[in-house]
Amino acid sequence: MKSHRKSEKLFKQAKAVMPGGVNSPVRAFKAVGGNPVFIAKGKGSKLYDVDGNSYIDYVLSWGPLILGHAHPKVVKALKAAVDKGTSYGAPTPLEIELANLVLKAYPSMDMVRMVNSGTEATMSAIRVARGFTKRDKIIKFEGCYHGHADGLLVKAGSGAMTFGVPDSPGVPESYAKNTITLPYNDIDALKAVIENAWREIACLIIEPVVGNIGCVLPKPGFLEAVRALTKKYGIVLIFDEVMTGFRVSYGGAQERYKIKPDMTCLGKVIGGGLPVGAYGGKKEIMSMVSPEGPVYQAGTLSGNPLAMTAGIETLKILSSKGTFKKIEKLSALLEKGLADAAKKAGVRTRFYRAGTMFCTYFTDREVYDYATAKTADTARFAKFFMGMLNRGVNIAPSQFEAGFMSLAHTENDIEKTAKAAYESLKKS
Ligand code: KE4
Repeated sequence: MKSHRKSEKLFKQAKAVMPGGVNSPVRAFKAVGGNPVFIAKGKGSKLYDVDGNSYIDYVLSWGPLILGHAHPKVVKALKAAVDKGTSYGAPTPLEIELANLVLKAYPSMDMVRMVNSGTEATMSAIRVARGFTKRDKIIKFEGCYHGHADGLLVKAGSGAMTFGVPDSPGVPESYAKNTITLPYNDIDALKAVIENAWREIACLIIEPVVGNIGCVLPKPGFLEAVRALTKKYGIVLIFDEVMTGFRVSYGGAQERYKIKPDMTCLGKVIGGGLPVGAYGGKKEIMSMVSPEGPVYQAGTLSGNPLAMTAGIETLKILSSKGTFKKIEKLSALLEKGLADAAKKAGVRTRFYRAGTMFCTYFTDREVYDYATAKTADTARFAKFFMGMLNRGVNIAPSQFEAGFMSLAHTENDIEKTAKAAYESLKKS
């Protein structure tokens, strides 16, 4: 049994000075119980906590570290960059370099703006879409998370056609009423709302693969219908690829499902572990953005040289021949290992994967939206989570989060993970 004595002591100190002892809620282990482990360092596929325990890591900072922790080339480039200073508040060639790497991978975008988080990316993209269409309402889908901007912390009202209601205290009704929330994968509900209210709808924002209720795939034809309906009624289609970008495939879900959105939001991988978000789209839309256009958006540290450096190095390595394929192969190996472990332990689970992101649900029902994801047995998941953590495997501390693979993981890591899964499942 691993000792977590130092982590427990640190958690007490953390809770005295930071709400919940963390800087992002999911890290506090509320969904699985127990106390979070405090990390001392990461290297390759591993995390090392302050008590000297090591973990094969499938959280990877919630997606960004697709090359693994502290990739030598990324570290080397950052060390050289930091000697030149950390931020200038003025343009640099690095921003052009990362922009070009992103636009090459996402041909649906003519232009891109760098920001500091996925939240900033989606919040800004929606403002631009509203400025471009001069319409106020937005459509999102139940279970999709697009960051914590007020208008996005909204759940469905009593009926799909009625106004959204706040999904958090502090979100004014007046913000929520402009957000329509629909069930994911439900084309009929979407059609009815758009045909009825299209004149007021500025944009539809969607996670093309939903990584925030685990890993939920679009049903065949769903994304095509979303694209056709939004095009027909002049509604800006925003693909929130903050998580799926460079994860579902190098070109994101839009490459895998061959859909051309009007705007795309990115984050996570493009910062290589440093704070970067981005939003972009067709030139006619992006020319609305200040200072070229009237829609205001700004950021002190947007495009800063360190984050750009980490992103450039990450994408250069990730785009090299065969690299993405290798990570995808490791993901498929893990899928097989976990499915075999569940079968051998006699536990009914459902495993979903899109490229290098995935999720094991503790349910025997098909999962295709928020409601079906919620049929999962969260108590069983919590036991499984603890069993894996105690056997040196770090998975997301919530049934409703995705897992991620990296280039640094080995077949030996995956064998150990499958063994730990079998033992944890047998005991859960
Ligand atoms: P950030 O503001 O956390 O950089 O990005 C928000 C965001 C936007 N869009 C999608 C599809 C996202 O998945 C996210 C953030 N993802 C969560 C994981 N569920 C980040 C982890 C956390 O909140 O601590």
